[in-house]
Amino acid sequence: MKTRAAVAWEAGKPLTVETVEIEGPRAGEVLVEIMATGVCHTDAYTLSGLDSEGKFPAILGHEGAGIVREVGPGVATLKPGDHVIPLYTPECRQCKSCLSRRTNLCTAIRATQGQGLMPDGTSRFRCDGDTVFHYMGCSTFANFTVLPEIALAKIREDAPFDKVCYIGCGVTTGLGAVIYTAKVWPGANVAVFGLGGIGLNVIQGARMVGADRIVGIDINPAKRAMAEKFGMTHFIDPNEVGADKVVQAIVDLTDGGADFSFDATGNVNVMRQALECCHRGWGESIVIGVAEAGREIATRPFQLVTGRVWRGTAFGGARGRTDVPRIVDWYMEGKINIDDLITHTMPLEEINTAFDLMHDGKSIRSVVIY
Ligand code: NAD
Ligand code: AHE
Ligand code: ZN
Repeated sequence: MKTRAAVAWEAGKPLTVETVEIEGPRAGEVLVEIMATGVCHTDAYTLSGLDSEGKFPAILGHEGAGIVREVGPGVATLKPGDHVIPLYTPECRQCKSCLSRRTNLCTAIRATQGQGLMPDGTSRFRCDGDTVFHYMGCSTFANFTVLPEIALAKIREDAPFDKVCYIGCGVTTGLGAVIYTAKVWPGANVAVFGLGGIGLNVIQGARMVGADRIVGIDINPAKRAMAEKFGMTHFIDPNEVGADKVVQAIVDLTDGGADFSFDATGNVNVMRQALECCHRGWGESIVIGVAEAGREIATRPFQLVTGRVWRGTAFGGARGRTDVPRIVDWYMEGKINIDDLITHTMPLEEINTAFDLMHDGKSIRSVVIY
């Protein structure tokens, strides 16, 4: 069959909307009609050409929601009509990682996913005779896409696609970093670097678990008002206080250092500040941001010798098929706010505007509605 899709033909160029051929689902696979998709900074990162796994041409997008239209042989847990959220971190419940209960990083299909291919090593997309690669196993910038059964979370049918698509990455990553990865405790002091689509969900999570001080740091002061609405208690603009004074400013605000800090910028210099603003003896810094190929993080080992902990998180540590339906419930029960973070919506034909708004610091999340 054919589908409309925004194709990234090469790094650094705008996407173009094309009619793409899509092959039906093979064994263990599912055809999904994507109803809405968010645009995450990671899509922009890969489009920039700085992702070491970036492949072109590709159909980007990994923050979607949609409806199952067809299932391939052997698919047992999904049927046509089911509402689903694609998972770039699948949950097979059988691999060493899933069975360990120590990580959400299922390894069942990671190798082919990183090559832009389905688990059998082939692509389901073609355009003008060329193979078009999948992206993060999701390719939600296509109206129809194919995913493995283990990479789909079944969700309730009354949840609005144009809101819960954001749970496919940003909401779960931010909330999960607080709840599943850091396990922030009530009364903790928290510092959040980068008040974008991820960082604001870290703030929302910190408020949910009863954090005391929630310090937000961003070079764009326009992000301040939204962050305060979501629970930020103090704001630091590095351009105002001086980048070299940010760590001390946080230490002063948090009685000796943050119990937990989060990088949601992807900037390795900021990651260092995030570690070094943590409390001596126990403060934990969680790296969420994705840094460009070749970048490295650095600090004095003394920072770790004296008890600070450096950790990272992917998809907020969430086990997709188990945790995503619960987060959808939180939204439907009014426990989390997604609506205010979706600042812009547009049709697929205007998807490049979503990238412009992000780069100009004018949006929190843009959602494409098919
Ligand atoms: P975004 O563009 O919406 O937000 C980034 C924010 O960081 C912006 O508000 C920007 O002003 C701010 N910022 C940039 N440089 C800064 C600096 N030097 N100091 C302070 N603030 C700074 O992006 P997003 O969608 O929120 O994504 C944030 C990061 O998280 C990206 O690197 C993205 O790739 C990554 N990410 C990781 C995961 C994961 O699973 N680990 C999931 C989603 C996104
Ligand atoms: N291909 C990238 C990896 C980027 C990365 O770390 N991705 C996160 C999700 S970002 C979502 O917006 C992730 O899940 N990482 C774990 C994994 O297995 O990829 C690179 O830099 O090479
Ligand atoms: Zn993302």
